[in-house]
Amino acid sequence: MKFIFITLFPELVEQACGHSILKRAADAGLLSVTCINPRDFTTDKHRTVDDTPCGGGVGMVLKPEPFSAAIAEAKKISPQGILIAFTPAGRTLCQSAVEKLAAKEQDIIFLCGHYEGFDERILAQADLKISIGDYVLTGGELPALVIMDAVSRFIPGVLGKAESAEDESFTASLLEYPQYTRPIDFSGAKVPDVLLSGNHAHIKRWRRKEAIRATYCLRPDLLAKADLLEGDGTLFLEILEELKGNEHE
Ligand code: 4G4
Repeated sequence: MKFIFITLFPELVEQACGHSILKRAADAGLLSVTCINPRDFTTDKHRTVDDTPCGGGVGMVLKPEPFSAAIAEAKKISPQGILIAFTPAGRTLCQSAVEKLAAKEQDIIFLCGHYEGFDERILAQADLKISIGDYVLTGGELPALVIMDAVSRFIPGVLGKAESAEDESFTASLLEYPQYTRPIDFSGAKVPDVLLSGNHAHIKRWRRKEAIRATYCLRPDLLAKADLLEGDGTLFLEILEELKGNEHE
């Protein structure tokens, strides 16, 4: 998969992709990262990419010409790539949207804005407008990197077998169960006995129950969407009894 970033700060993007799993995936040819800098498409002496807003007001607006030229350059590299713009006014990203992008798209072109944002005529060229959450950032690079990271996990070969989707589909839409490693006793805080029992059926049941407990306690909104299995009802009743018991302590 090709990821093309239209960005005024290519060093930021290149730095962020140069580590760990994403770097390994790029080195293996499973994905590529290309940056296109709209500043390289300016024609004036000062290489101007922004201007004051028409109608007045504070701040600056990104000029359409350099961004339009950068988009054209990106489409030369990937004619079929989907053009995604990041703006706080976009649709909020979720895991199912990430999975859809990974399954459907060949390449992704990210349009990263700054200052007070894009000229509306550039925004109109985007196939998708996405927000990564209800907060304002100084630029679209971090949201673009968030999507690239989330999508890359679904490219075959990027994650090792051990890390990959199998266990995750089992716990779809539930939070993760707690994990432990050695030492068994860490300053008095012990690993739960069941994980040391060697009884795989018990361990599997405990993990499922703790995933349901974490979701119920921390993100009850996710439970409505969760793929619940036969036996989960019993686990859930046990959790409710235990939580009731704790109330009296
Ligand atoms: C476009 C328009 C995305 C891009 C305005 C981008 C938050 C998100 C930007 C701006 C962003 C998000 C400068 C406000 C860049 N901030 N929630 N900033 N601003 O996904």
